[in-house]
Amino acid sequence: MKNNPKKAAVIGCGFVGAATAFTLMQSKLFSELVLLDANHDKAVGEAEDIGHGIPFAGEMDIYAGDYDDIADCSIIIVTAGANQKPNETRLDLVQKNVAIYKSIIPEIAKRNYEGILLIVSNPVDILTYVAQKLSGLPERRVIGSGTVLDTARLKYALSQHLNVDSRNIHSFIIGEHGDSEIAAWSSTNISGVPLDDFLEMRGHMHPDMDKQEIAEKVKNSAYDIIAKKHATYYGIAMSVRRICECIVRDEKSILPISTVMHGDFGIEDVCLSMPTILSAEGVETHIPIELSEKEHTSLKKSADTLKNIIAGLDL
Ligand code: 6V0
Repeated sequence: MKNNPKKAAVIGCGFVGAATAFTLMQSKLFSELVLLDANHDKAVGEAEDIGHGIPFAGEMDIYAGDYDDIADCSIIIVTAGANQKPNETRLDLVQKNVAIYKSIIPEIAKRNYEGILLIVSNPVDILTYVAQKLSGLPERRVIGSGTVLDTARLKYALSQHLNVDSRNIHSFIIGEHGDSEIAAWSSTNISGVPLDDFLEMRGHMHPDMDKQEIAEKVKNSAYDIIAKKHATYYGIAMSVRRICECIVRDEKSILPISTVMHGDFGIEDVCLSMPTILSAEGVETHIPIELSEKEHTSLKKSADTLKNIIAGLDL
């Protein structure tokens, strides 16, 4: 079905879906936003509540709908599924959420969907792979939010440590959105100045220790927040907004989204995050950023972790 470039949908209206819808309402990227949830009342309630903000943000239509209502969207965002409980890893969610995806993705595919499928539920890399297989959509049109959020967390932590605007920091978390993620330090720079030089300039004389502490803090962010407030949603909502912005405006920005890999960095047939050019058509190409040998080895290990889980799935 021909898609409407100003229409999007959010499937799953829990913490993440509702925060995403609220953020998208304020973004003015879409003129129509459809909310879906297995608990229809929840979708109706969120649409009404968020709709009451429209007079302050600008006109759009936001309503709770069904699968027939979303077949002509340009982006469908899937946040449905169980979230992590304290001490659970993202990978612990796999069986529950693959089962949920088996009830959602075929409903989209059978309506000849022509837009982009943006996967957010965890484990996001596994579910992006599963969504591509279950939908049969072209790989370039099935993407996961991947490490866009982790990269934002990294930039935020670095900006605080260096006392510099996070928008001037060029750095990526790559690999799994999860415990095996990697901070790509060797390509990190602040407006062209290598990170180690900038650290020294700001009076930090132990770069390796700083980097290790910051990478650990970023990796453990979700665990820390979940221990305190049982879910994370604002950061991911802004990450989804940024991804949508890039697609709607055909920006061709470079974002660390999760996509199917085909040989780049020696990684095959698994979804994980690498810096990728994203356009209105979806994935354009991966960017071959420079990695140290250690980073490359960690990336391959991250891919192996994900591949082992995929191998155990019944798809
Ligand atoms: P939540 O608040 O429990 O919401 C989940 C929602 O999904 C509920 O409203 C359910 O009713 C709904 N749902 C369940 N099954 C279906 C179905 N078959 N069809 C439609 N709706 C359904 O969870 P929360 O919103 O906190 O998290 C949602 C997912 O996002 C989890 O898997 C999280 O782990 C994941 N996150 C992903 C992040 C990322 O960076 N990719 C970040 C944060 C959370």
